[in-house]
Amino acid sequence: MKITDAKLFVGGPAKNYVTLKIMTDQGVYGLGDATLNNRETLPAKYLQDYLILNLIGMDPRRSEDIWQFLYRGAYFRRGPIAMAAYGAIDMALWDIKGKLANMPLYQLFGGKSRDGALVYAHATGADLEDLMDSIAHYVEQGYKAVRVQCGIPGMPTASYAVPETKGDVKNYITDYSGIRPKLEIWDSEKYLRFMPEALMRIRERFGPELKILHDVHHRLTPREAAAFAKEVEPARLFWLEDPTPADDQDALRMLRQHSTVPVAIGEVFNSIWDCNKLIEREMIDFIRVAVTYAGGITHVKRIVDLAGLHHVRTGFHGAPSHSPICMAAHAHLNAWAPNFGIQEYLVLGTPECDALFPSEHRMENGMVFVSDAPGLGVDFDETEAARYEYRPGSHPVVRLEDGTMWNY
Ligand code: CS2
Ligand code: MG
Repeated sequence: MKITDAKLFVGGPAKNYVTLKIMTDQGVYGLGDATLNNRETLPAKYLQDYLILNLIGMDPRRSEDIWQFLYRGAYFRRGPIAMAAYGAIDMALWDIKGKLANMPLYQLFGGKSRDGALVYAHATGADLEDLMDSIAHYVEQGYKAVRVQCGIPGMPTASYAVPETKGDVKNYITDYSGIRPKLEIWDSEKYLRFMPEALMRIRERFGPELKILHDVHHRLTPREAAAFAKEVEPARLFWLEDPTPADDQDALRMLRQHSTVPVAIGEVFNSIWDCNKLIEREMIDFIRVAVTYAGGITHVKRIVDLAGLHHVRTGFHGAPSHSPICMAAHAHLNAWAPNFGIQEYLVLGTPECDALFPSEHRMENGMVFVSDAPGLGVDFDETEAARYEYRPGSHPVVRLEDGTMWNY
């Protein structure tokens, strides 16, 4: 069996999804997602100019060897651009494998460990009252877990506290008015004065059952994060996400010494070498990698298995930056992983997205139920795809009030 060709598509409803389609001499094809949020053209270029040319003629069933060929063969290893490109190839090869076996991928991993996978929604508010309404809205829809982000008094409202849905289209943080980023201002002191009390009020209002998550977006120093984590303990969070910059694997030491709040980290990681110490030293409770950015199913499964040895559960990144192809890969891993925790899930559900990526994965009462179709169980409609093209866009950047550059 041979790979005969591969095509790339960049574009989509409200997002520049990078979709890879690998064709074989037996008519079976596989789909992968290389959407590196806000830098979409780069994995696409790597795929186009180098990787696809190498794939042609290879046996698509040898996904492990092809992964090793890509990773070891590059000599300069890792990095989000390369790992997103390998991730797309790897997803597509697993998709082909599942279709050849006529089985959904979760069966190839070891079968289901659960019927449905718990997901969390994003509640946002310009102020606390607004946020309470947003949380209530998701609770009414049946969500059992909600991430809560709030505008901070005295600080211009940050993008993470602005509603992500405009009309029918999930827009999220990306600004498509051009390539130059918008500026946001951050002040840790204002945040630290306001947020602990806000989290307590949310807990009081919604009672003990609701799983409350909060994302700090890498903005605190280790000492500030430790103080914050200690202070928010009575709110009994399900997780505190990215309290410190994630690239420093030692930054959570002080937090761990002072608080038992569960910590989630890893949406920006692209390999096991970004999180091996965090996991082995049991500094975190949830690992947030995504199949797209972290080299595909082959590599993420290794991270999940390492995490399982150290009581670390999964909480895969699922911002709208990922296409439904990546989210399908997550759905299969979530169905299987003995150490599944929760899934962020903000992708499917718009009519445009469902038309471009038809699938039987479904969401009900705050849970995702994986499709039983062979492979990833998601398709790609090329006629629909012709409606979209690449649009330049960017994330905001963050500075402190005095102009110092800070962490987005
Ligand atoms: C966020 C991300 O979903 C999350 O937890 O931290 O949405 C992040 O802002 C974007 O994915 C950036 O690309
Ligand atoms: Mg996050």
